[in-house]
Amino acid sequence: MVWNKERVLIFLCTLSFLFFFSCSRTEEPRPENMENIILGFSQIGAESAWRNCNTRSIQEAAAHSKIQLVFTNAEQKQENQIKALRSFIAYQVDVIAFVPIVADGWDTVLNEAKDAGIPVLVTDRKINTADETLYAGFIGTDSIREGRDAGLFLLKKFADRVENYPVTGEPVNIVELVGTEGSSVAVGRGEGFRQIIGDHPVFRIIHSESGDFLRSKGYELMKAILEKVKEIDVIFSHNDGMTLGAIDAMTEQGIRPGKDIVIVTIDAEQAAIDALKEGLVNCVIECNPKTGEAIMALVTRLAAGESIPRLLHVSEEVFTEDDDLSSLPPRGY
Ligand code: GYE
Repeated sequence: MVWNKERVLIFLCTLSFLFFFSCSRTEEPRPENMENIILGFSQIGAESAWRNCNTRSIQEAAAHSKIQLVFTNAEQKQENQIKALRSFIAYQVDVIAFVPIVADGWDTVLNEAKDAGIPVLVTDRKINTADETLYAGFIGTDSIREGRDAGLFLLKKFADRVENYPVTGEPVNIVELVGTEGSSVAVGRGEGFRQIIGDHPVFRIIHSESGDFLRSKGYELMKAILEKVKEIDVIFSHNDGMTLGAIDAMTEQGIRPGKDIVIVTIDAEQAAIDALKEGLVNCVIECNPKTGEAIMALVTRLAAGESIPRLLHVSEEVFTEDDDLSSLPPRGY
């Protein structure tokens, strides 16, 4: 190999990059000054407007808190998240935080973080583990409550049909667009919804299928369902992205969303609030993505060796077709 100037330069850059990332931080003491905190954050991807707002919130809050953020995007793959957590451990970050794309399969890598003495904050979605010592705490959405709120809206919306069902026998047929299979939010939203409608035989979930929180899959699912299923009264969608895709499919078929079919959706991104104002959806349940500042406050406490609350649910509202939304500020996502 001929060593010319740029080959030498590339070689030296590669060497310094490998040296920087391979050397552990064992020789450096834990940060005395909180400005030297290094946070390793594993985000799941960019599947929805909600997720992108969540990412912005985390990145802006880290910059504002002067926390050094090592941020990775797993592109919707758990194995990429596990690799990212292992790289954070190898680099000996001060704190690890992550959004677990699915609830299972984290014990091994979290045991490695525990052995390395690195505290872990779980955010947005929850994990299933028998060993509660594997993470310091959780901050994020209460998905069971969101599902319950969706059911409670339908109880009011169809109060007459509920009351007259023993005589008329006329059901409320529901299609459920489910989020990412195995994610705590999809499980929780479905569970909470069934806790409310399960006591009323008038409500029938006639089709339930995962659209993976994606607008494109919401469109494809709804297009296919409309060809097979005729008597649909309600769409319960686990996120606005899938809802917007479903609305496109309904409109193509000449179906009036929000009128011919009642729509309940979760996230409360701007496009969903606009659809609510236009009468295209009937109920929007807020799921708050702007958790960055709260996350950084918890990270700072963990870096200082303090304990944090085990469970923090963010405050969220429910917006319906009966509300005056004229003074609602822009959603920012
Ligand atoms: O509802 C959806 C995103 O985990 C609460 O993930 C989050 C969900 C949110 O893709 O839009």
